[in-house]
Amino acid sequence: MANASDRPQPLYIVSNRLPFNVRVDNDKLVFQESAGGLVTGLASYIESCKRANTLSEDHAWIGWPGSTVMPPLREELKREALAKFQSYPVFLSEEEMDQFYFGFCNSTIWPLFHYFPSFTVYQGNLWEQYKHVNEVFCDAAMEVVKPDGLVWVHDYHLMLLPRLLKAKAPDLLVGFFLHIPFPSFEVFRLLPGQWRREILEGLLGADLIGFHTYEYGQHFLQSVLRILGHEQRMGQILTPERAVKVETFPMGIDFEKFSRALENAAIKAEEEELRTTLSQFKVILSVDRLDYSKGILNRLEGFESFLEANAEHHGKVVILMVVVPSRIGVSQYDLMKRQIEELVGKINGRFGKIGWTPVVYQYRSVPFQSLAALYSVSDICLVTPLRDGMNLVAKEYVATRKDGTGVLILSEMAGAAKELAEAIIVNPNNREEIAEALSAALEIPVEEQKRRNQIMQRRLQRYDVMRWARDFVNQLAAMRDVQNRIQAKLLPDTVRTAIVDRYRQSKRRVLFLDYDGATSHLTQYTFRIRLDEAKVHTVQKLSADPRNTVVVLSGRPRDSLAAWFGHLPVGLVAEHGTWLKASDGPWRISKNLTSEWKKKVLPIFEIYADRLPGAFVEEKEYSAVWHYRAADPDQASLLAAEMTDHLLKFTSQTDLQVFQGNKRVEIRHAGINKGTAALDWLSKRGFDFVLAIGDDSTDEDLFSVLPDSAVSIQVGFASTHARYNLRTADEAMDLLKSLAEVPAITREPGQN
Ligand code: ADQ
Repeated sequence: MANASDRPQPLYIVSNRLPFNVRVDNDKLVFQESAGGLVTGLASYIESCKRANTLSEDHAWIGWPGSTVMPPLREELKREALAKFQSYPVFLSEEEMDQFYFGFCNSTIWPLFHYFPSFTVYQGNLWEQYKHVNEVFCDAAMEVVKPDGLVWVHDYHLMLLPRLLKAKAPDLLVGFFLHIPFPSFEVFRLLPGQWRREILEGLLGADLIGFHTYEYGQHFLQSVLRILGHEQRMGQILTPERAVKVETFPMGIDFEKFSRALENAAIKAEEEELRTTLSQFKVILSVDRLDYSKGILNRLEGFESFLEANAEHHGKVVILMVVVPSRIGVSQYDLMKRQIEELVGKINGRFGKIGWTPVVYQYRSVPFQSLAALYSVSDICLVTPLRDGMNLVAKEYVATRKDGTGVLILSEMAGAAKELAEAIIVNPNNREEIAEALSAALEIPVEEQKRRNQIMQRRLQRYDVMRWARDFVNQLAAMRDVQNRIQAKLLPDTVRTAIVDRYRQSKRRVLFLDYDGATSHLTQYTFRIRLDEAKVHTVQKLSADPRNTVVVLSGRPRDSLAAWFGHLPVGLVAEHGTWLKASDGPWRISKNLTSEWKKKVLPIFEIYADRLPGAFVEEKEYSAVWHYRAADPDQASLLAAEMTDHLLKFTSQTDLQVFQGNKRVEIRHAGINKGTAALDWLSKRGFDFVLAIGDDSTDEDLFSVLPDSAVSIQVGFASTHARYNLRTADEAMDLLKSLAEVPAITREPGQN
């Protein structure tokens, strides 16, 4: 397997759009470079890697070229895209693009993830197209990527792609970055069950998932917990296949490009011209793509309130509103454009006079040169999205203010507000707050403006877009070691075969099998757990061989174990080692215990169970368990911690111990565990083959008492004393089946 330090690794970027747009004009391809923050940021990162020789020449972009190109021109486009932009185009028909891009991406995911559920469309055919297009991207990527490369997938258009890629090339390292917010669970759950599960599973195909803010990452982890049931630890999720890291990477800008923009003579000339034209006015700037999430209407309303309340500023302040056309043809966007234009007309009609148009409105994209000039002449930049993953305009404005003057007013709903706390932060839903922020901004002394901007500039300079890309790619590359460590403990096929051979040749074997989890699946309803016939049959076959001593260990009460396994010649360990039973003997208790304490503990358990719907108490002879598998996970973990604290006060003077297990809190006597129980067997007979299979923290006691020659196996990837890991309970059962297929010798009556 490749190692990050061995040689430069190929990096493949997969995004909906390529670093260029192509259109067909009179049967000819016309290329236009795109200049978005992502494209420029990644391009500078790639350049710097090439200079440092840390990136393979094989790197490439994979994405949609910006328009539908029919087959006669496709070969030419492929050649040109590769030669000019190191890119591989993904071809989509108009219908595919319509239902995928305008449909599922921008009529379902975009509104929902920006907290506009009433704009969200739930249509089965759009979902099907989304799945299909993700597969088309996967096929296109698989033609290009090297099996040990790094693939960085971008944004909400391609949330199913990580899993599809991993299914085809398990050794690829796949990273995913979401540029928009990940909404809270209550909003995400509005998606139909199948869709929301597949989206989360699709994302969990990645080794690393990045978000702009910590909050979005937490929202994602919460949805994963509630919908798929995977817990996280320090942002790492262990799925049955591998580890997935969830991390925050706030995207930066190309700081130097903006900060040094005015050194360019053409930009300086444009700025000076603007400055002359606007010399009598204080200038407020508003720049965005046309989108309901950007809060353009609220901004205008806030400006209107400002004019209402501050007659002294009439004739002295203008707002330059630049709106970039976007998603033309989607009804909400067309409607919003009309509403904006009506409101601009209304404000200008109401307040304007000869020589003063309060709102100067432009509906078009502007080149970098003009944008930089606008940032430079504006005294205030007003950024009021209702929701925004990050918002780069705010950062670009601050970076361009080389002399440190200027005031940024920023919505608290933008990811950027987490980093730009020195801005004036507003709630965009409150037009009065916007109006007050504007009048305060006009009064901030220059020294104070500089103080604030310099703090923000230092941050933006340190964590620029190159650093963002480098951090992400480095962390992705580091996931190779994490996955290798996990893989290294996975039971390899060769060792599996050797285990079966050793088993075949041995004469006195003991098999310790944990029941619940390791050899069966835990269910949401613990009381419903049933042993299936096939599993009992395997245990039966193993126990029928007189060379074998089979011991089933469990935390469950002895009557349950007796009901399930009592008819088989197997040893039983109940209540985590409290009760032991040889295959031919009666139950015996491992040491003298009392159960008096239960009178005090059970009422405490009951009080907490009453407070938590879904929790219940299980009373055993010498222990008690508070289960919360079916309860709300967040509330449960809070209450479990509170209850544990409560119990610890009570148990400090006793030999009782409180354990936090897998979705349960258990109280039982100290010094009794599955390890002490196993020693009962191990000390009696000289075994030449010892095998133990377990899955949770209580099995660690078992693993730690085994001789060095023992085969110990943990199901799942939690850290463990066991020598090997298997991914799932089914894999553990498969191994046991292979052992059960080794021909047995017949057990004589009375032999054990
Ligand atoms: P966008 O929604 O496109 O991006 P934003 O972060 O503001 O939003 O980036 C817009 C880019 O377009 C900026 O680089 C800006 O300079 C440029 N731009 C804006 N108005 C322009 C105009 N009138 N003419 C020319 N250029 C203009 C999505 C998410 C954001 C997230 C980015 C990056 O919605 O929240 O910050 O991705 O992850």
